[in-house]
Amino acid sequence: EERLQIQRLQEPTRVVTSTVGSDVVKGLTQTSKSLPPCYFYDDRGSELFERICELPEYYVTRTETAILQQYAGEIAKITGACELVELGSGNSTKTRILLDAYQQLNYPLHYLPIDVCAGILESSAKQLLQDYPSLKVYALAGTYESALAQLTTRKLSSRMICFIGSTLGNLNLQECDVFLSQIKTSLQVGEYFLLGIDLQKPKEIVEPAYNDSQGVTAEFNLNMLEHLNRRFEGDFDTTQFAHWSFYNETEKQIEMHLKSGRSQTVHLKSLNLTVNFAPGETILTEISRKFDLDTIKQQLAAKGLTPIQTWTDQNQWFGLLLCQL
Ligand code: AVJ
Repeated sequence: EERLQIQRLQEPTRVVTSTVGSDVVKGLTQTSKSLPPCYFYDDRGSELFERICELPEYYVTRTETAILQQYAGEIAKITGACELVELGSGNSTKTRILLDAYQQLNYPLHYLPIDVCAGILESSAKQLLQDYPSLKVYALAGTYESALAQLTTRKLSSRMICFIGSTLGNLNLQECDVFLSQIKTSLQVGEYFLLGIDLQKPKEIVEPAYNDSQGVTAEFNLNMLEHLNRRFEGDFDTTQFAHWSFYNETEKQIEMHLKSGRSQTVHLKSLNLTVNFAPGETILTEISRKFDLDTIKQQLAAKGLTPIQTWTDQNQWFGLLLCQL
């Protein structure tokens, strides 16, 4: 299919040894154990995340979708024709709202989805090609860092990088700073960055979104261990770990952990790694920061990514920011 290209990016490799999985080794050998959230998203994890997006407690996707539906036309008018680069595209459901808006203005549709999960990239790209007869898709399977480094020549004269869904919340302050610098280097002057962020709100609303009554979030969290088992020949016993997440009101972030039910030893054979767990010891699998609009706008502006328009919902639960370099 000529309208579809999928490229799988390799993790950077050193001369002698591969660094694949070095982030896992690093996280599991620290005093406070952690794992990078990108390991949530194998095929099963991407599917579970889609189910999370439909949960009654998970207000995030629903709220952002409503904002996009209301303002996508305005966004397209401001940016004019441009390539849509999307970080963490998943099933691209929300992106369709943007594609519809550009299509309505008769702009050529060029879409560059980037996701760590090659499976979901492929299935959603094929679906998109069927639904948008003039669309061209250049998909990149890899981490944001490797993919952003890969984005060079433009097929259209202008580009917009979309980072919606509040995935920015997975990055701590320092990682966020590095990430925004990478965004800046991937854009030319005048180009756009569309950012969706979950805003600060009472604990009573945030916490249930990450502790749903059907246990889908728990399954999503535990699937990370299954993923590591498959990928690195591991022997995590998922019945011996429990989902644990809470809203840290001081840090304004959800912290999601996997808690060891007993003293146990886990091996990841292909990483040549043995890990001991004490009873009750946890692995931090994700932070999900909740943002203050003025603070993030200042951070963006300080990076040269000038916020030119902000949209929110009636409750001010979610923010969509259009920035320009
Ligand atoms: C995709 C990172 C935005 O933090 O809300 C959902 C992931 N984790 N439920 C989020 C997630 C648990 C989600 N992001």
